[in-house]
Amino acid sequence: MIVKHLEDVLGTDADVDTEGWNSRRLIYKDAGMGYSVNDTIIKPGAELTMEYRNHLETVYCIEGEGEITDLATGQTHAIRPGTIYALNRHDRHILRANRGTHMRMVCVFNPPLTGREVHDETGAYALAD
Ligand code: 9YT
Repeated sequence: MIVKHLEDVLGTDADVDTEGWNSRRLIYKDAGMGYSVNDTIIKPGAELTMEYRNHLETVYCIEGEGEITDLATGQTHAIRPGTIYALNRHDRHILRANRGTHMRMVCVFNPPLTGREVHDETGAYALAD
């Protein structure tokens, strides 16, 4: 059994901080679960264009407010605590956190992240192997 607390990850290699987001990688590839789980902060006012060509991702908002735009349809959906979205078609999208509030998201990736990924220029993460 693997038991951790967010505090065990803060400040380690699995705490990945970028300009727009801070992803705390709680469960990743080494755990052998077939998926990874992150506790991610989207920083206030951040606007992130992403397209996970190599991964499926489900995201559950537990704090803050923002929106997501599906770039295939142009449709924008509000996000608030309790909103979940699943990028079941590797959907290219823009994620925005409202100004003045961060969003805190629980992110599940299949296949699992190794723990260190940052986005490439297309908004994707490379496959681990
Ligand atoms: C929600 C989202 O896609 N944020 C970007 C960071 C990524 N999800 C991660 O590695 O936690």
